[in-house]
Amino acid sequence: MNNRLIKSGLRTFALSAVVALGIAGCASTTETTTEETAGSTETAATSEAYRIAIMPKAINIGYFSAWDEGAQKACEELGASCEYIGPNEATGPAQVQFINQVIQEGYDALVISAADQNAIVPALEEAAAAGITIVTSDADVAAESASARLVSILPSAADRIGTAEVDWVAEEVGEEGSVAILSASATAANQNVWIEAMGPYLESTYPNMSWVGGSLDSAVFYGDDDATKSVEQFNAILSQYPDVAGIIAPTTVGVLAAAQEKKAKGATVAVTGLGLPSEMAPYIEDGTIAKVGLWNPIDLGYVAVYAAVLGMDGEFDGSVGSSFTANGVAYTVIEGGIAYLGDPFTFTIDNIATFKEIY
Ligand code: RAM
Repeated sequence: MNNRLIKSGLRTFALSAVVALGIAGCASTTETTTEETAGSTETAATSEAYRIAIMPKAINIGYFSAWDEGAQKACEELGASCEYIGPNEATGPAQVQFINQVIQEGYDALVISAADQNAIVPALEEAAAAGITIVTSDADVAAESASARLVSILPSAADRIGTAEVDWVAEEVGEEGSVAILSASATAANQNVWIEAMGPYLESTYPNMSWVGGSLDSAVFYGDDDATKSVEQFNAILSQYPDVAGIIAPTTVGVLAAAQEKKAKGATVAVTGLGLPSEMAPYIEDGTIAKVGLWNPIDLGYVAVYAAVLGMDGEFDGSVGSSFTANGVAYTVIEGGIAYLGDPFTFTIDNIATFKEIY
C-alpha cells in the first residue's frame, strides 16, 4: 500500500471521528477524539493530514486570493493542510523555484495555475515522479503535457469565454471599429486559448469590426499580469492605434490597469474583459466601464482541491468520463483531461453591488 492510501485511510478515520463527535454534541478537537478513541497511532496520523500547496501564477493578484479562499475552504472541509505559496511575478521560471520547493518539502499535492504552459512541465513531471498529485486549475499546461497532471479544473470552454468577451466589446462599440487585446502573457495557456477563439469569431460575426493592425496577431499586447506593465501596454495601444474603439483585457490585472488608466487619461476607448467584481466596482459605478465578466474564482479553487484530495484517496482517477463530486455538484472529465466549472457571469451597474461583496 502506498503512502497516499495509508494517509487516506487514516484521514477518513479522523473525519469519521469528528462526525461522530458532532452527533454526540461534544466540542472536542479531532486530535483529542482520535486519541481517546483509538490511541496514539491514529493521533500521529491526524497530524499527517494531506499537505497541499496552492500555487497561483503570482501571489499578489487579487483573483488568486479569491481562488485560494475557495481552496482553503475545501482544505478545511477535507481535513487537509494547505499553504498558499508562489512567486511575485507570473512567469514559468519563477514558479519552477516554488515547484522545486514543493518537491523538496514532500508535499502530497500541488494545485497550480500554470503561468507558462511549457516551462513548468519538467518540474511538474519531477513532482509527479516523486508521488505528488498535481491538479492544474485556472490555467493548464500545454495539451501534449497533460499527462503531467491528474486533471485540469478550468472555468469554462475556451470558445465560450473568448466569444463572450468579443460580444461584450461589440455591444459597447456599437458593432463597429477596431479592437485590441491587452493580455497577460504569451506563455499562459488560458490567455492563448481564449484569444485564439476571439479571432475567427469577431471576423465572422461582426463585419464592421476588425483587429488593430489588421490581424489578431498584431492586436495582442502583453502586460504580463503586472499592473505597471499593463498600464504601459494600454498606453502603447492608444499611441499606436489612436482610433482603437475597444480593448478586451482577458486578465483581471490587465482590465483593472486599463480601467484605471482610461479614467486617469479621460480616454474614450471602450474597455472590457475578465475582471474581479470587487476590483472593478469603482469603475463600473462611475461609468468608466460598462461590463466585465468572470466565473467565481472561489469555487474554482474549491473544486480543484476536491479533485486533488479525491484523487489521492483513490476515489477519482482523472480519466476521460470519470467524475467526482464537490459540494453536491458532479464534475465529469472530458477529452483532454479537463473538468469545467461553468460559464462566466457578467457584471454591470445592475448587479455589481452584490458581486463586489462576494469576490
Ligand atoms: C488573471 C490571471 C488568471 C485569469 C484571470 C481572468 O488573474 O491571468 O489566470 O484567469 O486573470
